[in-house]
Amino acid sequence: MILYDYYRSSAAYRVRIALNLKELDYQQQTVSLVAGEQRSAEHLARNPQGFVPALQDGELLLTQSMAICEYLDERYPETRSFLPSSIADRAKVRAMALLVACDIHPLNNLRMLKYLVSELGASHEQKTDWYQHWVYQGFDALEQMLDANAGDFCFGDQVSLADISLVPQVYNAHRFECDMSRYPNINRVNENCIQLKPFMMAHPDQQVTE
Ligand SMILES: N[C@@H](CCC(=O)N[C@@H](CS)C(=O)NCC(=O)O)C(=O)O
Repeated sequence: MILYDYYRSSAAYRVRIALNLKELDYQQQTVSLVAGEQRSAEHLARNPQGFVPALQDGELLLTQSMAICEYLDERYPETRSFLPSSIADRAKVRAMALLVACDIHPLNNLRMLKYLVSELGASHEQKTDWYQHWVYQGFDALEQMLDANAGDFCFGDQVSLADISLVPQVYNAHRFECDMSRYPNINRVNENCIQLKPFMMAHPDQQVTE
């Protein structure tokens, strides 16, 4: 398998965690987002959206991190599943995972931040305010959902798709100096996750940077 990856991409970070949890072997090929390689013809042929990640599994080329994580879960069922067995519980896990992936991350990804600065003239402070605002909106709600659902992890005591989605967002919230002291549940779950080897190995500091 080949993961088209960038160390600081939180969407790619999700897929690295999922691959590690599934104990799958994969090669990583860096697509440098700072060098603009995501917009090269070569990468657009892999992902017409010009995003990382993309995952090549044999003949199959996949995009969209959450779709890739669910693909890995279904295609490689031998190891632990990212989703609980009941339909209702799966919906709860997906709700938390998608809160991050659909309602926080797209508002704060690289192209959005670049647009704010280069097209709308936002200052560094305004960009940071924007970033933090959408993290707080999402995390305020997620913190309440964790009151109802969390144990050691987002949903009970089993690692799930919600944790795969959350940990990279917490990493980025720290990068953008969000005040994380308001989120005891999120912090507890994140601490529990990052002590696990599959999460440790997926951390941006453990990746090739260029
Ligand atoms: N919904 C997509 C989002 C992917 C995404 O936003 N990737 C970012 C890095 S985290 C990217 O490649 N950005 C390139 C750019 O903005 O130019 C997914 O989950 O795969």
